[in-house]
Amino acid sequence: MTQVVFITGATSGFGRATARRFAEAGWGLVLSGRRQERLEELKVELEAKVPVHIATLDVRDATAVQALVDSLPAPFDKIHALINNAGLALAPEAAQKVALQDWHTMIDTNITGLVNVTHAVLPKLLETGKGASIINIGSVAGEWPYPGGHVYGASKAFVKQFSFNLRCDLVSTGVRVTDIAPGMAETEFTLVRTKGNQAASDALYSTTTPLSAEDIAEQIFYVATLPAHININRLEIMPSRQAWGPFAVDRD
Ligand code: NDP
Ligand code: 8X3
Repeated sequence: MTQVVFITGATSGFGRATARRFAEAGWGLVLSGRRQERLEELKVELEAKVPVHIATLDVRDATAVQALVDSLPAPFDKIHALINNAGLALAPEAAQKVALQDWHTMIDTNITGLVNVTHAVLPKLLETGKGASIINIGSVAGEWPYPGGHVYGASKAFVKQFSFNLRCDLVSTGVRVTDIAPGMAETEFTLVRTKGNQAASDALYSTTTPLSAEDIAEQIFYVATLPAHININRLEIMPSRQAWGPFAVDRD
């Protein structure tokens, strides 16, 4: 094992596929998420290939995030890449119909959670220095408005600008920062967004060709393993069968 990657939201979708992709290349894994059973399954699957450390973690809990990072045993305490992937969308309906709690949950997870993890892991990445990476999972929704995007899109706009601003501060440290902004990808994302509506999730993906979790994992791996003198600032990726929509116009 040469390097360690720390992945949030490794229990599903992009995070789980990314764990598998880095394991293929021999990286040690620190895998976190709230669902302990999923983490245990992934550890069983991958530990024959590479060292795996799992930790049940809610990224919204800053104290727990710091405690996890402080308690990492060797060799997991030398981190080469942080994949800030944990996140979610809720409430696809119009802003005026959304419960305030859903907005708070997105802000607490996608913004506060990402900041909590970045702050706790950054000292370890600075120790690694040249070639270390922070890869933040933003979204096309952080760049392009759409109906029902409200706080989700705004939270991903935060991820983009936080990534760019981190770049400025870290420019002399060797630590790279990237905002990866996927478009439509089939994971548990829509199941979560619709609070468990499997039919709605299936309907969204079944009549087109969405990105897969593996597509995004490949891009994350590519960014993290580029030569140390290259920083991809932002990578926006859509399926070929997705593009931008028209402006919203109110008509009589
Ligand atoms: P999934 O729902 O499949 O995975 C989301 C992951 O985030 C899960 O592992 C979940 O783990 C974790 N997570 C959610 N809340 C928390 C929390 N409070 N603490 C810790 N972990 C948490 O969706 P995706 O893989 O699609 O989503 C991954 C990221 O990609 C998200 O940030 C999402 O916004 C973004 N994205 C997704 C797109 C898509 O179309 N699928 C497109 C663009 C961006 P657990 O529930 O076990 O905690
Ligand atoms: C999620 C992708 O296309 O639903 O970040 O906004 S999309």
